[in-house]
Amino acid sequence: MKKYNNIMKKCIRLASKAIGKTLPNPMVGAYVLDEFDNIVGYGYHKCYGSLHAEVEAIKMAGEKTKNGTLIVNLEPCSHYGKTPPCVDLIIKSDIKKVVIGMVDPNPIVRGNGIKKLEEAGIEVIKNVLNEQCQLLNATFIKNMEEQKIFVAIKTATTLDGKIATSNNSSKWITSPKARRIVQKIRNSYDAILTSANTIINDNPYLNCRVKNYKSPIRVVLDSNLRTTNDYNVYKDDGVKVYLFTLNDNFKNIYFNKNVTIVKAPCDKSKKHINLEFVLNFLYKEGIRNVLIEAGGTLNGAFIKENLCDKLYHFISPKVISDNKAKSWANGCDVFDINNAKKLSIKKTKFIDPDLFVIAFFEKLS
Ligand code: AOF
Ligand code: ZN
Repeated sequence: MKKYNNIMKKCIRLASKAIGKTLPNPMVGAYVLDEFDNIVGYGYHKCYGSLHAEVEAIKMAGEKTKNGTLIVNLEPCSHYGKTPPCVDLIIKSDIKKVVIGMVDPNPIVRGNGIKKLEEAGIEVIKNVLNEQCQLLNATFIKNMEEQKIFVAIKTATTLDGKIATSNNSSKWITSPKARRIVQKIRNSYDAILTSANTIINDNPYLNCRVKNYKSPIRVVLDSNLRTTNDYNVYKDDGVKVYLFTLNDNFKNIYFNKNVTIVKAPCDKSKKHINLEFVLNFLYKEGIRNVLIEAGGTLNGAFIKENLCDKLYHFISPKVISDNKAKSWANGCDVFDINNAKKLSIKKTKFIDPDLFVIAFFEKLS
């Protein structure tokens, strides 16, 4: 229903104020309108463990909820969790209409909230701005539906798709403005993953340098243990680091106490780390999403195995035009264009002078 599109947009904007703070729970924003459709309350889920958005909005509206409307990007919960069910509070508040962006993929809710509201005689309008609501909580949806970690790649290339020249010159492809956005993106991920190659070539810190932003856990894939403790990623800044390797020799090598070394199994080629093992391991450790910031080999390996969900792609108006220059993804082994890995672009933004593209990998069914 178009009537509620604008207010649902406001819910999404409000919910995303808590980006990076709610996992493993969703980002939720809610508005309450009185019986004359005036905004009388709003609220959002501020961080993991805090009040649900609906409770915040209803509290602010007070008595004015009577015959009012609640707009929320996620189906209200019907279960006793850290807080009592939001649907009970909605019913008690004499709200007459609830407008929802998407069904809650959490198996303990999934449709039960809507059912309880309808049974109480409340009109429920579903799927308003459904796609935007799903994009907002893409990590939560994948976690709930598949019990798997959400995987994104961040890359910055020239117009001809290169991330570095043949001798690894890459600082900087994009503008400082684009690079500041990367800091914000990192803040919305539990972990950042990279390869030994990237560490040896660029020695990145992979931290978040914006005030009030958390620094994600760092994950390094280093099959042959070529990196050493003195690289910046291993710095003991209080952030956990997971180092996955195939090499048994790790017990004899010193790493700071924040570094956990995990002996990983090989993939089918017997040469590389099994990527699914890494992802499942991280999920079991409570990590809900991971951002890959690596070179073409690792990016390509994740894409080839269909393990990626999202792509953040910065494109700078430069051309290297050298066939030994480094590409952002290699080794996908696609020889027929019909077998190309497909994505759908959900957002483009001109960040003068660069272009920023957000795309989602198509799910294979
Ligand atoms: C939230 N915030 O605003 C809403 C949620 O861990 P609990 O007890 O807080 O319950 C979390 C579940 O509640 C979550 O998985 C989702 O299904 C539902 N709705 N959660 O954290 C909110 N509305
Ligand atoms: Zn709730």
